[in-house]
Amino acid sequence: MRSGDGYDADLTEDLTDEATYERVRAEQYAARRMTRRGVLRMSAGAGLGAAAFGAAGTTLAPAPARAGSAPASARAFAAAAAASGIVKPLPPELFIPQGTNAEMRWEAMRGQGYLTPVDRFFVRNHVSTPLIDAGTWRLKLWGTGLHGSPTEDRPVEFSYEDLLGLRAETLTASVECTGNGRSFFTSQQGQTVSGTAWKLGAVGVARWRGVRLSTVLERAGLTRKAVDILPRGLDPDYVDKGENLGRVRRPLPVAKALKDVLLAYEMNGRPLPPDHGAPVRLVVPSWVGIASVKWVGDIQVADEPLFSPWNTRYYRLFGPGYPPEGSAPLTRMNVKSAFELPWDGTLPAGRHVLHGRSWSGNGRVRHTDISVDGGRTWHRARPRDLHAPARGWTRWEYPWRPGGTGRHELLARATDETGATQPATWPENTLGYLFGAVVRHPITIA
Ligand SMILES: Nc1nc2c(c(=O)[nH]1)N[C@H]1C(S)=C(S)[C@@H](COP(=O)(O)O)O[C@H]1N2
Ligand SMILES: [Mo]
Repeated sequence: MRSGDGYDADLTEDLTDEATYERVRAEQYAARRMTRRGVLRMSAGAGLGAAAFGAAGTTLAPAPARAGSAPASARAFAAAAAASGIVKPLPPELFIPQGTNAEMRWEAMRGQGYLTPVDRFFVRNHVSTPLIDAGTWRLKLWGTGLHGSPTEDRPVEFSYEDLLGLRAETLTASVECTGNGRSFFTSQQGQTVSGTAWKLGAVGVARWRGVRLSTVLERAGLTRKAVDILPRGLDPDYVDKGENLGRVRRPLPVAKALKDVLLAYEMNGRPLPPDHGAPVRLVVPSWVGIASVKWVGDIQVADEPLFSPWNTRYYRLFGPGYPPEGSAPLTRMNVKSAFELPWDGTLPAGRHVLHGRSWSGNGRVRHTDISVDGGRTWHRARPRDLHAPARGWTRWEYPWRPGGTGRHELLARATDETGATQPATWPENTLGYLFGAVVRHPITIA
């Protein structure tokens, strides 16, 4: 029977509801009263016994061929790609190198369609891209949240072929790094934060195809007692300042896992490329990018809350205004906007149509307002996607005739379907996550 208006109070404890789940889980966290020391001990232990470099059955991406007699710029670009551990080419007109990561240049979206093409989709690698043979790859599920509590040694297994044989689903969704926009804490607010100094290019929208995680969990024997899952990547161990934290793994509540998470094997109509998680990755719509574990090898399913450094020491808010153990683990992304323009570039005088995109982890963007006078006046941009996918972005455009030559700042401020909007400043957190303020985009009219 449907509950309709007469929503039963008892249902507020229904753990398949995301909001309820998050509250109950927060209580579980509180009950554990974990000290920072406890968290550190736990994460160090998790790294022990893991191979120092590379998981079984994987190889690291080979360095691209030497550039030989190519011009110096091409050599530098090849060297940057080799050093990054990323397989795909990173041409400087599409990417800004960021250590082991590569940020998309927003001007590279100008003239593109709705989706971010793979050749310019940002890459965020804790270590480096592994090359995994889909033929021998297995997804292994184990733990106390499955019937019979299969162990890590004797897990329930799915081959790549097994997954291809299950009902496929497609999902258009963004993947965005939690630290996207981090550099603006410093450049706009004068704050010192640690982590990759992304501008706004650590986001992309793709059409993902694969199997619902719920299908696989149910086939593996999910019990009603299951609380958390822990997907783990097959990329090499992550070492932070000399401390081996083991392979990338981030707990996910079962409620979210059952709701809309995909085990994706295709991206924009092609097999998933190595840098984006081949043969299979998670796509966790609307949530912090770290949840979308790439190169997934195994998933622990537990009847108790799970912890890893990626939901204890990272991906929480720390700093003034937050408890010493940090905020609750981060879940949804926030609302943001970007212009499809070079950063601090030059435009000729005369008429322009400014293009950009806005997106939010809370759902669709309702509207985007533009200011070309430093935030004094705002005008509504014209939306180009009236029926945008709920987990993607909305494109917009705005005609602009600059009043004069010289430096200008362009501002875009989106409001999403929950009414959340982008303020002028954003509260600081030491790891520089979730910068959500309006970004002031410099441009020179020549
Ligand atoms: N196994 C594994 N999964 C991972 C990561 C990683 O380093 N290893 N990085 C995460 C982070 S922080 C982000 S933002 C996204 C980035 O996905 P992309 O590289 O396909 O853009 O992947 C997530 N999944
Ligand atoms: Mo990320």
